[in-house]
Amino acid sequence: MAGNRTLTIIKPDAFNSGKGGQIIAHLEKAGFKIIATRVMRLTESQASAFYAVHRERPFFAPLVRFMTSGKCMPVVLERSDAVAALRTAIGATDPAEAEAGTVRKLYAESKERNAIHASDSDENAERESRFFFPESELV
Ligand code: 3AN
Repeated sequence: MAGNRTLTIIKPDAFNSGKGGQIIAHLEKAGFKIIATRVMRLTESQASAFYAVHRERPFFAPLVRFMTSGKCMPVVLERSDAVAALRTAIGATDPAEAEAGTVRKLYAESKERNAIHASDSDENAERESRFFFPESELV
């Protein structure tokens, strides 16, 4: 993916409260282009697999419960320096610590229900994009 793509997920809290479109618009204004997207409800097994790296953490079970509580919207985004630019645009994991004007500061309720996911490396961006989308949709 050569560093110009990343994956975001509009999480169930934001999607269900009708903020998906505003968040996408925010990201487009920040220079991201939408490459692929879908609306879906994750199964428990999909959410557990997606967050497998956090399996031993105390917040894992509530995180899987939350991520399967309603529909979400995975989106592959393209921009120069995509991973870092998206992490900057979404802000800190806890909205209380997020910079003004970031997606989490504007739209997230709490550290647990924090509106949006963003890949944290090029390697994970590629793995996470393939988790949701077939190769044919990533061209
Ligand atoms: P980020 O989403 O900022 O990359 P990660 O990857 O460390 O954060 O965590 C994945 C998700 O797990 C977060 N988006 C958040 O929903 C949840 N999470 C992370 N840390 C905590 C925590 N200390 N307490 C509750 N939930 C957490």
